[in-house]
Amino acid sequence: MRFVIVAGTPSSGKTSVMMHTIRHLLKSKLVVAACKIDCLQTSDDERYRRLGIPVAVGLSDYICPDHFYVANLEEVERWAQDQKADVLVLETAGLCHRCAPAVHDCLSVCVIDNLIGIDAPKKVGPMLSTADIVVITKGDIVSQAEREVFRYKVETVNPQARILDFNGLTGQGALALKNEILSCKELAGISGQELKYPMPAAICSYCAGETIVGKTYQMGNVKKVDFGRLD
Ligand SMILES: Nc1nc2c(ncn2[C@@H]2O[C@H](COP(=O)(O)OP(=O)(O)OP(=O)(O)O)[C@@H](O)[C@H]2O)c(=O)[nH]1
Ligand SMILES: [Zn+2]
Ligand SMILES: [Zn+2]
Repeated sequence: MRFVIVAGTPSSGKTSVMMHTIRHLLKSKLVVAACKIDCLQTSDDERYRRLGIPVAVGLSDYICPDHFYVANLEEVERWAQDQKADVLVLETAGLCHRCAPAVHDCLSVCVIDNLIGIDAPKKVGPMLSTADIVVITKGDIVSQAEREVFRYKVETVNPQARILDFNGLTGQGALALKNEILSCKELAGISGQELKYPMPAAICSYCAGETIVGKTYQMGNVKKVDFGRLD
């Protein structure tokens, strides 16, 4: 099975991009299963279901969605195997700019849009810098000059990635992404595979449900801002 991990900033076009791409994979008679990991709510499953493919949803609720995602990779894989999937598309919540969902030997796709701002590629961090493929959407709404500068900024953050321009409305770019998916090698199994980038440390009193602000309520892994010496 090929494991495709799709991350990206909110509303960048992840589902639109993957819907168009999955249509091409289905035309090649491949069985595709899609799973969406989100925090509290998603309607992406309804959109994927319109393709007539098996769809699963995982909602992390009170747990960090990135940690929840890693903790459930084996379960998602097993579910996709039960569906006899050739390709598993796993769309993450993509909310935290400190985490990257990329796993070695899986194809990691980061979807980012031209509207997010010229300095955004730097801020998106490891989610972008560890991706195998960066899909840039919404080029139809900006000028040629803006597209070029944005692409350059993306290349600066991740010089190794293949960069694909994609129109999430028309599906232009989907064939190229389909070919990238087909040319990545099949994964023997997700167990034992390694994340490309470690998740942040947490375990503080707020992780355990504390809601009151103040030093006396803080325990565990607490990091403080260094404001320098106040004279
Ligand atoms: N103009 C334009 N709109 C786009 C493009 N790609 C996606 N959109 C629109 O952007 C909006 C968000 O697209 P989605 O596919 O839902 O994005 P997403 O990243 O899956 O969103 P979440 O999973 O909710 O974070 C939708 O209204 C899409 O129609 C594009 O290339 N150009
Ligand atoms: Zn989505
Ligand atoms: Zn995170």
